[in-house]
Amino acid sequence: MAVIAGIEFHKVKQPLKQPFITVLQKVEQREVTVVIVRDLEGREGYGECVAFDTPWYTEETVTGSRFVMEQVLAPLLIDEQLEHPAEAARLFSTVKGNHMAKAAIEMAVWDLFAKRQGVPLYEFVGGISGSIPAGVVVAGKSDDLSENVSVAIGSGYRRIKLKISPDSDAALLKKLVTSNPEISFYADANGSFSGRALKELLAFDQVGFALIEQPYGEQQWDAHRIARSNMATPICLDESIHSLEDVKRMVKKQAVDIIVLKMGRLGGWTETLKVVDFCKNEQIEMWVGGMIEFGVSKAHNLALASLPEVKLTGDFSDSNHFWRTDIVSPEIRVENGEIKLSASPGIGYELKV
Ligand code: OSB
Ligand code: MG
Repeated sequence: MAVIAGIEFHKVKQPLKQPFITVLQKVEQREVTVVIVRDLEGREGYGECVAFDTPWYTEETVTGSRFVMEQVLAPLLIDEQLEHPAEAARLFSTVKGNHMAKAAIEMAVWDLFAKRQGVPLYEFVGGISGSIPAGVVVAGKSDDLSENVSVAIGSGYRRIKLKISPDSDAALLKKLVTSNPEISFYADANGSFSGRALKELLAFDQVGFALIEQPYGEQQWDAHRIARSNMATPICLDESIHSLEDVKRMVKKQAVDIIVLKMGRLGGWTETLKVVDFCKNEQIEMWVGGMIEFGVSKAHNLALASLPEVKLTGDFSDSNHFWRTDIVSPEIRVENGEIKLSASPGIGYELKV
């Protein structure tokens, strides 16, 4: 039993080392809100709100989510006695949407509970100790693509996600993929094939991608089903999945082989663990997606990826990949293509904000 005695919010803002360019947005700097919850004994739990400056990935924004967290969600939680962190999600259930805002506070509560028990968060959620395979996203123009892929391979990454769109050069991508047979390449289209003929997507079926992520729009279940039934490459969904209900619908529509878990998009640990359970029973494969985030969110993601049900390699890059200095200590390091889970209680990293 824990009483949530205090909740604090901190703004973190940093330029990216290099712009992250996708069809949706060019991200050059990143602002997030770090959440600290405190119990009566003064222990702290940490969360990170991964909403972007503008609503290009989901509807939420940095400013809007900060308002919802401070003015709407925090008052629902403050001074409450919780038996289990999932009760935070229940307290928030009267508030519509705002999944990233909810997830950030709920994450902090899960971290706090793990610390109260003196166990690492990965253990608290049922994960397995050891190392998490690293994965990186190469986003950008085709001219520097093969150079950026070589750099990633040189840094030890064995899974590389490439951003694609109908304008990508399938022949060039195929050359890149076939000349690096030891690397698992994912493709992420971020919905850019929306409104295009199936033929345009089929051109990428021969590339050799381990999966194609979100070719069509969030709501385009039928387009995804048709793609799936016509392609050898597994179809994976990211933006489409906001809840367990979405996953159920998607399975019923036979629109998917694989899903990307993102706690911000799903509303936190509680909903995400339900999705994991459901996908395990339905034999849907899973991996953990990145949000150009700092170390607090990444540490939660590492705990999620430690679950035995989460089998595919996620977006797990080194603290150094996006940031000159991360907000956690020690920084998160990729060594020999893996990130070692911290054995310290909770998320296992100190906060430097
Ligand atoms: O579509 O997976 C996406 C980053 C921000 C928003 C959406 C996406 C991404 C990424 C992951 O591709 C980048 C990362 O943090 O490694
Ligand atoms: Mg994606």
